[in-house]
Amino acid sequence: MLLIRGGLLTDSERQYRADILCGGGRIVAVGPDLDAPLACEVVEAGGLLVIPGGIDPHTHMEMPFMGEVASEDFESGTVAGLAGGTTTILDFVIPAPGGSLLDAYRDWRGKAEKAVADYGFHVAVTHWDERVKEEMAVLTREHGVNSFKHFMAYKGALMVDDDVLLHSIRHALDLGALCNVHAENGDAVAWLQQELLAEGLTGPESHPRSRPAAVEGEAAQRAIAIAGLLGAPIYIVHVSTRDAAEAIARARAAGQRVYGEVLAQHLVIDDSVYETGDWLARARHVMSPPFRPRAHQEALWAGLVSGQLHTTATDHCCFCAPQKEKGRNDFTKIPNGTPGIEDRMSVLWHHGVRSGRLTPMEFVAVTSANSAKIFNMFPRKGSLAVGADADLVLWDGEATRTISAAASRQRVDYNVFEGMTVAGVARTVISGGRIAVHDGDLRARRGDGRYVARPCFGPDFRARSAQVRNAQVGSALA
Ligand code: DUC
Ligand code: ZN
Ligand code: ZN
Ligand code: ZN
Repeated sequence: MLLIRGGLLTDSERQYRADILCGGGRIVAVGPDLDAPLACEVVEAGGLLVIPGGIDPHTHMEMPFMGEVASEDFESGTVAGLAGGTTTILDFVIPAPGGSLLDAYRDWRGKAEKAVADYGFHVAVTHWDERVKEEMAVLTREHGVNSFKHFMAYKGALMVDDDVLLHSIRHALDLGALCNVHAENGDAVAWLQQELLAEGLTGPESHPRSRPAAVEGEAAQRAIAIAGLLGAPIYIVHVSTRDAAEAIARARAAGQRVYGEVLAQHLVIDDSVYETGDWLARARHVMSPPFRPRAHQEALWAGLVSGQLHTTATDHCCFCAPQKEKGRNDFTKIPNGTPGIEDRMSVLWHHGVRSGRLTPMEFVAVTSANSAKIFNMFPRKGSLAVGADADLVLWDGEATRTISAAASRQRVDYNVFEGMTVAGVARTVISGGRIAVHDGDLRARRGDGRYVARPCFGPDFRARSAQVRNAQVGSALA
């Protein structure tokens, strides 16, 4: 057993002083002055916050993408997550073109066996046929998958059209599963890419020009409209623009259930990265959606503060220099992605809490509890309640560190936050009731992570959504 003594417990609702006793991987008691059972390890948390472990709802460990495989695997990636206070990830299962969702799911389960921290999966739907339909049902019924992903970009590869979106969102609703979309108009991106290349504009600075804010705004709007027609909730991953944030806020104000996710990277880095440094420095920032003009950042922060945007993630997707080099003569061939899993919590604490934008409770909401609720892991994850998984972080909100690739556990040769000094350090990280990291020392081992099966939502999820649809169809006919 493990007793955490004297911390300031901070969940998404409140802060209070209490001890936490962990046993059998769970929280077994919470209260003042708990007695330590015999042979119980005691961790003194005086002066520290005790928060639920972070949840990164959007990662791509060892993802085959754009002819490369992301350099971070499930072992190194979950170690990096733990070091930064993230104890659970949701990674994306990507089926082969036209292939089986179940085969891809099994493949990902195999790759993730070496994970050091807990993980669950969203499964991507990249085409539509009877087998996909049946496999979505099997995944929800038998394998604890309650969310499906759709790429509206990456034409000729992962992209789905509106017909696939309609079928998949409708079917997911029947199953009680939540759909996610990567919202960028893939036809527009492909067209703009060809225009830029035809003008001889082949460098990484063309990447953001091929994916302007309107490309994201249009797709977000369209996905929301389609979900609205079907009476289905929808989750928009990596919202990076004011355009998409406003589309979400408008739909929510009209009674539609729409969720928005923001990446730590987009919150603090702007598009000046495409104009500075050498080719490689700029290529390293090629991710989609791209970094944006600064004005968009304030809209993202405002969305988190107002509750119109809900979760923070990283889209952690790592490619080292030789992989980025594949696009040396053509920016459309630079593998898209940036790292972030180790630094998300610190970046959110420093730029969120320390800057006065977020309260500590709001910090817990956007780094952990909201993801747990939206993806149906709450209160097992994202909470400090008795019975919850003992995934806890002893968080030092005063200590600072300077982010660098050299000092990082991420398996990638750069860090987009390089040189940034941030307050907020995970002192001790407890995963499944065991000390996983203490003062930078890794104690968790390969294979300690467990698969988190996430049940589907019950019939009320559908009933509620149907009311929204009826209201909207009613107003359309009026
Ligand atoms: N965007 C990225 O930058 N990388 C992985 C996939 C994605 O949508
Ligand atoms: Zn994406
Ligand atoms: Zn992604
Ligand atoms: Zn110590």
